[in-house]
Amino acid sequence: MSANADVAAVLYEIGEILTIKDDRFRSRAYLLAAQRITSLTEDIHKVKERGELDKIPGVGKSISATITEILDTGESKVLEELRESLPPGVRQLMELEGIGPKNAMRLVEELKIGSIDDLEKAAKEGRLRELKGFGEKKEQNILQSIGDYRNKQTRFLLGAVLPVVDDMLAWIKDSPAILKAEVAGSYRRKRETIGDLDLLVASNDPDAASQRFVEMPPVDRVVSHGATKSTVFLKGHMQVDCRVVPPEAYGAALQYFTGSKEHNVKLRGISVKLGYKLNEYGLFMREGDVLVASETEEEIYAKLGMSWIPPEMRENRGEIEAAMEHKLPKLVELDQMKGDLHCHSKWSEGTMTLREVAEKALGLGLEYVAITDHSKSLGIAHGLDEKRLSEQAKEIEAVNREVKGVTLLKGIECDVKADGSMDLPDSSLRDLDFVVASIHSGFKNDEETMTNRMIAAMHNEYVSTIGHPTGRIIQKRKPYSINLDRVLEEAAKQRVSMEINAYPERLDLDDVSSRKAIEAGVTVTIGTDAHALNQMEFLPLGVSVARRAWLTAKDVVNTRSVKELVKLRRG
Ligand code: DGT
Ligand code: CA
Ligand code: CA
Ligand code: ZN
Repeated sequence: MSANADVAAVLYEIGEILTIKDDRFRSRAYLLAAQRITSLTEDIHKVKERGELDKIPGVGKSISATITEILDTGESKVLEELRESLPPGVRQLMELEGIGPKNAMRLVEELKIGSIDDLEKAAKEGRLRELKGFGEKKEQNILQSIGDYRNKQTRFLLGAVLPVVDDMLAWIKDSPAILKAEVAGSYRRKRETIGDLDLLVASNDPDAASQRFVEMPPVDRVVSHGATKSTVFLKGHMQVDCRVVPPEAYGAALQYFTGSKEHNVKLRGISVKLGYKLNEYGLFMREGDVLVASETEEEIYAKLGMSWIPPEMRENRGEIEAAMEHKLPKLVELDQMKGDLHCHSKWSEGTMTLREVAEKALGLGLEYVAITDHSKSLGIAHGLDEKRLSEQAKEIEAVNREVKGVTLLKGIECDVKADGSMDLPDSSLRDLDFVVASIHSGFKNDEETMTNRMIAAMHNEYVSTIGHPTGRIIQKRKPYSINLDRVLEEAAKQRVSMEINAYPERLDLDDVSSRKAIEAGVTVTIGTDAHALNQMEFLPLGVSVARRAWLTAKDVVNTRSVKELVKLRRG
């Protein structure tokens, strides 16, 4: 979300709470200011830098101070205090997407609902309809919001978990008692969200190994502590389960705790048919309980007549059948990625210069990065018009001359307008190496409208790929309605790629849709959508999605060299 939208949301909420409190005058002022800032086309940070916040119509001294505070600290004391002054039930209901202070107050006062649990019960029983303005549809939406809220409470984005795991493993492995350590579960399968972490440790001294685990610096609370099984909560509420096993049983435990449950159930069924028994201790002959394999996963899969299956594929989506025929695809790997195909810079809403991008790319071992700043209709993001785009091209050429070993490609993240046309004329797009076409508006349109809009965009011969094709934000915004089958069919005809946007909240296309894309004959591009230098490190997340989608190197455009890439241009 842009800073403007963040600020407007805070002001709006202050205004709404003031309405409840019957402070009409101040409430009107805040709601009006929120409206003004929503329709402001300039980035509010820039207005603040010029010291002109109070020149925005409707923004006086005190609101301008509130805005400064929000921009500087990300919070507002006024809002905190106002929220505190509300009854607890109201505050809790307001945690739900789509429930503002006014409705929360009505639910509490008129229906005597005191908590999210109460609200869920009332919605299920169809009792919310008694309230004016609430119908069946709204009840359904509320139930959905409650589901999302609960989900958000308990699952973490993969991108947020990666650094936690790196630190944890570094700590754990730095103990002589610990011979091997890995995180299994959904983390190893690289699901887009993670419920809890399942740490697996090989050790001949389980007491010392478990002690090392519960003493990790980020541990907030030890739930249970035993020699072979312990559970802790980290600061930030993530749960970590730890199992300690002897090294000779490590493979069996790793296989078992990696899951998924569906994959394991299927595998156990096959074991039984073959006269075996499979559990977390090993693969055994049913007769006489003789151990057949346990030290490595490879041996276990081999004894079952299968190739070893990469963890990202273990979802019982056909991988077991493919492994029995030794026909698993050779999944794309991170070190095959030659470039990043979606990156912003200071020219639009990024925070880094082009030179910094080039140097960071060198550090990451990339051959190229497509500079894809926003186009002009995204005023808030300071999108590029024709003139600034050609100025940027000159700077790209200069950086390419100065920084050796990496190429910045001239690109754009071109907005797709409501009618499906491009935000920039062909005369501008023609000069670029790489065009990402993205939809950033009209998310509530129906499927037919959105699908036609995207298909129209693909008919522009300069479009290379469709950016974040479904628009979903994990746990925050559902995908817009789109007929993906129709889109993919057309993409194959037009030879347009689909993006896997590697930004942690997006991962869009997701694994299932990316696999559909390849099956429809469409290639995939991976882009970090970085807005800051360290976000260029998101590339592995995109590769994880690709691997979960069974993609091979040839399915992913980023495995091509610069020369091959430029040849893929259609226009
Ligand atoms: P999560 O934590 O919700 O993101 O998902 P997972 O897959 O990490 O699930 P989790 O932490 O409950 O369990 C880790 C793995 O352990 C799971 O993928 C498979 C295995 N597992 C756990 N409980 C069972 C079970 O009751 N039966 C079987 N077959 N496997 C289990
Ligand atoms: Ca887990
Ligand atoms: Ca677990
Ligand atoms: Zn975008």
